[in-house]
Amino acid sequence: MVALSDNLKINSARLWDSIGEMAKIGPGIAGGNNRQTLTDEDGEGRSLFRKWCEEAKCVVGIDQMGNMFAAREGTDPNALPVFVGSHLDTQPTGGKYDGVLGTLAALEIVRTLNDLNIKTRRPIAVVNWTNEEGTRFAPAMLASGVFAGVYDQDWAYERKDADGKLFGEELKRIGWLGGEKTGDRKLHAFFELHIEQGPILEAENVDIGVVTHGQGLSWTQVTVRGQESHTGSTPMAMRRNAGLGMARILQLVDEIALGHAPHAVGAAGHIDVHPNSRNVIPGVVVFTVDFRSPELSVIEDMERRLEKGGKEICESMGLEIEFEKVGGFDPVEFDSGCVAAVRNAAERLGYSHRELISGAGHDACWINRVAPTAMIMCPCEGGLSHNEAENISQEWASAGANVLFHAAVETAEIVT
Ligand code: HGY
Ligand code: MN
Ligand code: MN
Repeated sequence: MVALSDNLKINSARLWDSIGEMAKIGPGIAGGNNRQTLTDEDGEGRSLFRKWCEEAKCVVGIDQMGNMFAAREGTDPNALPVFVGSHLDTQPTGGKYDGVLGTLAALEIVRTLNDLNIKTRRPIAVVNWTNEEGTRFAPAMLASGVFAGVYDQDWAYERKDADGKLFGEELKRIGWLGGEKTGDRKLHAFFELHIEQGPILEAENVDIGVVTHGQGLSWTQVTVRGQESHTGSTPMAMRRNAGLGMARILQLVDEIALGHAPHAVGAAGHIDVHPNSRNVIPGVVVFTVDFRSPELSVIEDMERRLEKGGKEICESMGLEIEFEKVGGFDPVEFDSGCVAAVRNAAERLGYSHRELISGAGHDACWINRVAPTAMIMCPCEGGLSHNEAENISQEWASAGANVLFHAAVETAEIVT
């Protein structure tokens, strides 16, 4: 096996240019992206990605969840491949780099290996996981979850968006329903580069996050029912105001998370008010509480407190309440061998680095269940993400991509 020298680097300008090209598909209204999963824009982004992968002499396979695998052959046809990649779908007011950096940096590895005519013993597969964001179809990381055997595929096909459209139907409609059985592809290891989506690396002026763990996530959909009535003529004492009930529960969510400071977090990002009319007391509100912590016992305690406190609030207000778990995963510890490959790569390349627990969920969190997995993070401006103003520097992107390159190629074993 040939050792990787520290001057082996990706083509920074080409990576940055590809990120810029992808950002033109599904533009947002404030400089970011709105390329939600299984929309026509997602289909367009997939087509561009497939074109690039084929230009890089990869063979592109699609599975029954629309996951895309662009395979570069290795010298040993019996060796399991190293997967590298992330996701191309975005939030409705998403940034240009969340998921895209990791997917296109993975492609850049193949492009660079081709430029340098480097062969690896193991094949390398560049992956685009479907529906990482979970914004249109809950839960997040749906397709990597089916791939890892966490979710049943038929259940996944039944996931509905706000307009009642089904995941399985939309996947077919955009023409990205593949033939491969999801999860049939076996892999030796998986590496994912991602922007931090938090403030630590930038604040500490550190180039690389060596991600050792991913915090756990819990999504509970809460439905509060009261009574629609006139906002003008209904006496205050007669109101059964579901909107007010929700407000008190969201205050409780904040208190619950703060009660587990400094690591736990909690909020509701999805809120539907019915009938959402200016002069009608809300009769029904549906909202999703997002709790996260590196400790499973803390997540379970927060879920319990939400249920107990939510019921007490609604009882005192004559409201009804229902809870439904709609997503989640336990805290994740990544593979020590893969984490070491990331750390060694950062050291060999002379980048400052520090260990990190991922605040956000990633496809790597599920793939870690079926193969040794690790993540690399780069800083992002002000730690801001899931916002169109999300921003990173080309230097940060390139440093992350170089570490991804070294960790993945060392694991794939250079032979020439
Ligand atoms: O929700 C998450 O953490 C991820 O961004 N989908
Ligand atoms: Mn992401
Ligand atoms: Mn995201």
